[in-house]
Amino acid sequence: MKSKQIDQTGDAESAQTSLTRRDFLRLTLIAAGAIAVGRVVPVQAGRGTTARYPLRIPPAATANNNSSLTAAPGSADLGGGKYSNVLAYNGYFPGPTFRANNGDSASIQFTNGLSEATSIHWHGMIVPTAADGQPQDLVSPGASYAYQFPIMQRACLNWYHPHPHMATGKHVVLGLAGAFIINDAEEAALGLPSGAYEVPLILRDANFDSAGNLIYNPTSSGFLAKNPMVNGTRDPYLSVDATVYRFRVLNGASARLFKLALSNGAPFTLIGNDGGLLETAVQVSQIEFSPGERLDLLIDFRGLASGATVMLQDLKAGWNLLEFRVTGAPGGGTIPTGTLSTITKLSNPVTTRVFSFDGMTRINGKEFDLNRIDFQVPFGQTELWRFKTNGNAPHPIHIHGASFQVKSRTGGRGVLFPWEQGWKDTVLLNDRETVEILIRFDGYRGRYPMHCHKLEHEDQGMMLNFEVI
Ligand SMILES: [Cu+2]
Repeated sequence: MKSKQIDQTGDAESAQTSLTRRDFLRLTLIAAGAIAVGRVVPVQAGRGTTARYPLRIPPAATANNNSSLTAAPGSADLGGGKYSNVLAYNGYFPGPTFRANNGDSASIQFTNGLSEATSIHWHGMIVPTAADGQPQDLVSPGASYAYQFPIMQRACLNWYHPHPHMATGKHVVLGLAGAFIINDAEEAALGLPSGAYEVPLILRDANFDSAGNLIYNPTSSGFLAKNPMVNGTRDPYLSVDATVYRFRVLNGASARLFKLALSNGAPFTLIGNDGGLLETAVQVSQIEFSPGERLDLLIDFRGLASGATVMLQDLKAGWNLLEFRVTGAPGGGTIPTGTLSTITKLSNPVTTRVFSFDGMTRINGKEFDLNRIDFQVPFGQTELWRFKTNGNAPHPIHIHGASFQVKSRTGGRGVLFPWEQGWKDTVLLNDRETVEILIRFDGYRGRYPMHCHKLEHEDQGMMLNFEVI
């Protein structure tokens, strides 16, 4: 019942054909009868030319012994009342938002209702190799596997998604992704906006076929789609009180960078990123971030009149991502000042390793091999890892098994940004850049991967395994 299927040969074979249109159709056409989610509330005239639809808020779930998660074809109202074929977790697109407290134990019984092998990786979460959903450890169609891990890290926004080698891009782009929020006492003491005032935002882009179904039609350089989506909603709006909101933002795109800004020129108050709270809040008016990275943002709607609108925009593509509509009574709310958290700086690395992200498929000249472990890292040892590239960026570099601290960026953009402070698990390496991080694996011994989180680069082999010993 709780069998783990590891079948490298069969997997690689199915993955090689996984990017074909025929396979995509096979996956999507069996969506008939799947669970429909979402609800339509058409926008009335007078709001401009673009009809906008209520932002979907994924349902909440707790990660305890009774948790279960099924990946299967489904259908979702992406806005506009017409249902689209997607891949869904528990029938939801995006999947349920899990919540757990630091110190809890998670046990999530996963069932693969797809027609091909997949896994769940808990991006950002420090878990044992057996629970990490790595490309070697796939769950066959129809099989189940219990992902079991203690929650042993500070409050932060993580996310979960499939990680099957050569098919991660397809599974994620067709819909399999969800948020996983960890809470702790330090965060609770800050009294940050919560409940309806704490909103996860999963940003991505999407392409559709003529019937409006999600499709995955990447090029080797990456899947850059034509339409923005937030929480699986096209052209969304969110009604907000005139108060302070906390947005937990994930770049859930396959290859696209977003540069966020507000249409009224107001700044975001940045309070955290991948690995949780920063030491202090920072006001920033534009934020560029890459696939896999997260932001913890406060937006202050106080002082805005009822009926006012503010657009969350992407300045790179010129997209209107999400319209905030100020309604209801003015609320209170505060922006925290002073110390949010204390972050102990990693220092005095004993080993330096250099990784060159080359072309669209290689790290240090090698493509990913499920069976190869490239190096060993002593448990508890602080190391400096230097990332370089000879082009084809952006390369958002993601490491499993530990959080890290970004030490420097030279060349290219040449600076570190406020959202790269604190603890990270994904860092953007752009063309002509060298990025250095400090990392220490003090969670578990075992095998973990590092890879480019542009999913098309990852699927083509820009990934390696290392072992913490
Ligand atoms: Cu890359």
